[in-house]
Amino acid sequence: MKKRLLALALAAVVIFTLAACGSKEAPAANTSDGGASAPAASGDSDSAATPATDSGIAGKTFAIVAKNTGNPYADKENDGFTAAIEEAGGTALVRAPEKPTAEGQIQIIEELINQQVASITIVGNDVDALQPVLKKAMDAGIKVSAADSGVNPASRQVFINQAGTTEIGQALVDAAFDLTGGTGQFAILSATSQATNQNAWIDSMKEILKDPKYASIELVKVAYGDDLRDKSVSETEALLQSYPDLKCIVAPTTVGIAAAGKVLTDKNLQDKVELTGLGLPSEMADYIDNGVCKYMFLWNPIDVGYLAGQTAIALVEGTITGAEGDSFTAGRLGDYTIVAAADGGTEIILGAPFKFEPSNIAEWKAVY
Ligand code: RAM
Repeated sequence: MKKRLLALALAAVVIFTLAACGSKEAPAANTSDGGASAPAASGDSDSAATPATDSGIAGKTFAIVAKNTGNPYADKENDGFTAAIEEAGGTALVRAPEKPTAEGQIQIIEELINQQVASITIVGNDVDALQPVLKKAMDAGIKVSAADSGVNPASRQVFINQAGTTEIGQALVDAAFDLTGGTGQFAILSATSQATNQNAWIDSMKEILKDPKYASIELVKVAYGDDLRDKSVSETEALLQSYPDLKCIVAPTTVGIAAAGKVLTDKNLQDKVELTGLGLPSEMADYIDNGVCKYMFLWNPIDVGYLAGQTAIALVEGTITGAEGDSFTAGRLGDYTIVAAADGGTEIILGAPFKFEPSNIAEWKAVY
């Protein structure tokens, strides 16, 4: 009897231990993309990852200058930037002009120079126009990096790139090819005609389209919605009117793709005109659910901002100078090495673009 009781007790201990171990297992990884790794689930809850330090960061101000106000994608990027700076004990300053112009950013940067901030992270509205003011900032001892949308190499120490430019171009061309069934007209709905990141992706797409594989799909127009909702809506309507045979719209901007999603939904054009591009899951979930957008791509904008913040800290602390081969630990994102960029400057690449589709959109729409 005693033996039986002992055996029962042991069995209970084993079962309890197994159950306890099971409950500690990490949640299933998001692998529904069939290859691409899931974007790191991040957010404010991660802010405990790196404790505040009493390094040379305390009391210093780190500024980020976004393209313009009123863009939910930029809000997420700014949140990530602010989290990185505050984790380290610094002060984050988020600035943006009302309209996505170089002029508006130049005025803000002049103010930041006068304010003697420690670093400026610029999300470029123009590749060359900011050079004089950014050089002036660097001459004043301010560390300057670009994130999301670059500026030319003379205007920055390093660029924080959300994903490889050619990788993004390839994903978008392949999507247009797939969604048109390999033949027919498609158009691009971009942000402003000067936006560095948009133009780099569009140039890359045009280069990839020269491959004979894509000979039967035709890029008929690049339209510019200026990352403004109303203009993106009217540009989408103009595309539909000018190109009655249009089979697909590729919008590599979160503002543009959401505006096009609304127009195509309102006009009941699902399955007639396909939509893809780069979109925020939170804004695109309805259009993925209703079939207007079968799939799209993006990265984690919170992480782009967080990596930009960590890079600014490493520049100010002197861990890196922005030179090729420099490496540093970017807080909860781990280690990064600076590499050569296609424009002759240097960059840090966050990761690969991630595909959002019906199977994973519900999970991500709550995150960003
Ligand atoms: C818009 C902006 C931003 C870009 C995303 C994809 O919000 O143009 O710079 O990275 O779309």
